[in-house]
Amino acid sequence: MADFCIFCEIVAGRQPARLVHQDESVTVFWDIHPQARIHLLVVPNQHIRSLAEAEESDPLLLGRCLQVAAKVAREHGLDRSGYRVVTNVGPDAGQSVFHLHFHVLGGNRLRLPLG
Ligand code: IU
Repeated sequence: MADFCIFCEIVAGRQPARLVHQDESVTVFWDIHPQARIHLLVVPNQHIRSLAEAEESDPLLLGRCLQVAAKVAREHGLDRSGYRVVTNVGPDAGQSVFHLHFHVLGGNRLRLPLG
């Protein structure tokens, strides 16, 4: 049996989440520990551990994730004042859920530097 993945469970509707978008390839929901006034997670429905493992897989899917990130950002009014899209890869970046996701953060002034 495949390892348990919380984001696969959310995509499948077996774990609750505040969904804001779902289509045949991508799901978006609110982060449970928001780091900004608006903090959404854009997740491919297919299980991919991180961006590092996506490079060989489906470039259309990665493009679709970013397209949906821009769409949900716009729908939450973030295109007016700006927002950030981030993906963490591996331990140095603090990746804690090993199912590829893009954080969409905005709604307030975001801090820098990222590193
Ligand atoms: P990271 O880039 O892997 O560190 O981000 C994982 C995010 O997933 C983090 O911001 C968590 O708050 C968020 N999250 C969630 O929204 N729902 C969950 O059930 C779990 C983590 I576990």
